Amino acid sequence: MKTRSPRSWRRFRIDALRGLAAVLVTATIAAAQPVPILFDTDIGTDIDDAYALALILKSPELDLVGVTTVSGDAVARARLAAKLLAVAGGAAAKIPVYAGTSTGTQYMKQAEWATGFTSPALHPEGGVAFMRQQIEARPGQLTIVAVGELTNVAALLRSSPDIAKKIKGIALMGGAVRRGGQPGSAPQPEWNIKSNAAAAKTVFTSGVPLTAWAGAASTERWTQTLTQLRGIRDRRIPIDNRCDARRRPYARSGSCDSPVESLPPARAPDPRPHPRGST
Ligand SMILES: [Ca+2]
Repeated sequence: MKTRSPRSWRRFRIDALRGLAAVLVTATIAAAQPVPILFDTDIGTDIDDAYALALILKSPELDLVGVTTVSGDAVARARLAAKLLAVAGGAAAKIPVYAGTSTGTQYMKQAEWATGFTSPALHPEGGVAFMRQQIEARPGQLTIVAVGELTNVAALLRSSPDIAKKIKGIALMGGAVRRGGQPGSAPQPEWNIKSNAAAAKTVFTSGVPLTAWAGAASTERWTQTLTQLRGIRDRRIPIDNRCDARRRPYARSGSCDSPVESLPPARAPDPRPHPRGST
């Protein structure tokens, strides 16, 4: 998988959060009980998926039954997600994380943070089978929140002729309908869709309700201010500060003019030194 262009780093985006926000609104309106979700993610490339995971954990409207990873080195992504959940602690540390479909090697700076991490909740393979097992156990109840390419979701849909009707909905971040990634630009192939267009077609023609849609027209319009970033940091919540720590490699890349460049070091409560390059 190729690396995104430096231009795409110019702003700190929250693509995954946008898709998740729609799920939260729906969940809040529609249900008194937490909405069970599966989180399918390419966490480890951009930072937005890490924040989406943190937001899920802080959202009593949602019941995260598991995390699956996709794209590039899905095992490294799973390790990263599992460590973030471990840092969150409590019940989060026991949430199962399964690596799904890998699609090739890709250097991921963030992955260094989780090098060597192990956990009983971390599974280096079986992501698609896990998704199917969870859906079969709760027919009609599970919503898949997909914030990466749709390879895992498509494999799930293709794995069984009747699985689609057992999925409550798919909330995804992807696509560009009204505009592209830059203001005034024309619609253009968006990363999560173009990375596996065939998989996207499978999802969009599956008949599963798409309960949220967050394309480039919405996700590219939101950037974090320095005040907002400091607000996150000053919460002094371990997982939030870990996200902050993992975000800073972008600032050092020299291609990012996001406010994150101005942030002082995170005040993570864990006194252990961070792995080189992740703080
Ligand atoms: Ca993503």
